[in-house]
Amino acid sequence: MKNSLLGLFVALAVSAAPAARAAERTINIFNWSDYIDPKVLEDFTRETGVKVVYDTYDSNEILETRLLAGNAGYDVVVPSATFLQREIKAGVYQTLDKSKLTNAKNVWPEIAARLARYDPGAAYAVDYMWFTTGIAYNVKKIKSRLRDKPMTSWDQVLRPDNLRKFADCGVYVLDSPEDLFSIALNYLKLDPNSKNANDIRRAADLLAGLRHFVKKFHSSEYINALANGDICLAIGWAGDSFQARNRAREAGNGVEIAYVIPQEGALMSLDALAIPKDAPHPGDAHLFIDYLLRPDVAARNTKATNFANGVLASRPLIDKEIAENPAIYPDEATMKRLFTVTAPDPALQKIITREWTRVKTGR
Ligand code: N2P
Repeated sequence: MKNSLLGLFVALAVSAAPAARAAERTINIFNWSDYIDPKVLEDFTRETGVKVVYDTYDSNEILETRLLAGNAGYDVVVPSATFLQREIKAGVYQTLDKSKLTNAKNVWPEIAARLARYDPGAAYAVDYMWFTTGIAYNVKKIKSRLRDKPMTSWDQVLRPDNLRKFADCGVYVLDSPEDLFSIALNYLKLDPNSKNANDIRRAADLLAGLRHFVKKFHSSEYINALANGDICLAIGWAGDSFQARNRAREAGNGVEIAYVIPQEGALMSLDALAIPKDAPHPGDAHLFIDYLLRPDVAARNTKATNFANGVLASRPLIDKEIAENPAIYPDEATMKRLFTVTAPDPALQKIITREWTRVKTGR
């Protein structure tokens, strides 16, 4: 009797154990804000049983500080390619187990090839989204201030005399030295990827001249600020700018937002999915990345964020309004105007950080 009771307990314990473990499966995701369809996270949990603890950031610098401090507890993070490149060198990521990424067959070869310049052999990351940095603006407010001239050139925002015209209706600029220095260098007809300290100082001089007309340097608040009419101009990312346009439309508040890739060209960036070396749940991290590479899931994330994704097979599933918008999915002519950058070495990074502080504070 005793033995059979014990046997029953053991049998119960054994059969309950997998269920209990399954209920506890969790992954910790650290991603950019406004960068996923929240329903995708719910569906992932429903389909896999893995709960998602989700936290957001709005700058590579924040992510990098956490990663370098170690033991941040993240399973999947989303660095931009340049940061990925130097973080791989710093040893913060683990190589991906491709056998667990069955949906990797869906990636966009051209985008994967671009990312491989930062991650040779595509060992550590796959592309999530890719995009440009351009000018988002309130159509009515800009029209009156430009006296009906169209917004087409960086000249209209990077010259203090021009930016001055928009100061009264509110200007935000990304708090991202990589974006702003490459844009300024390109505008000055220097190499946007210059690794020369003097070039960086010249770009900083240009940008510092704009500070008085900038209400805020910030990399996520501009979405709502544009949508509700608090600001009229932002140097921002494509998808975020179209999210602002859509939020204004949904609010029916009469605010019309447009986004332009100026004629002089714009920075094109890639954001990648990667797994930190110390990720507590690497198996489920792969499961999550593989889920994001599913064409229908990638299409939903693009629909929600207005960012182009790295999954070619998702394109036929994306509404024409997005898939055929050359400011989101640049056509060949637009592509020619885009430039890309690589990571600076630590010595130049120090100069960039110092010069960026000077741009923002004047000191
Ligand atoms: C999402 C911004 C992602 C683009 N709001 C910058 N990496």
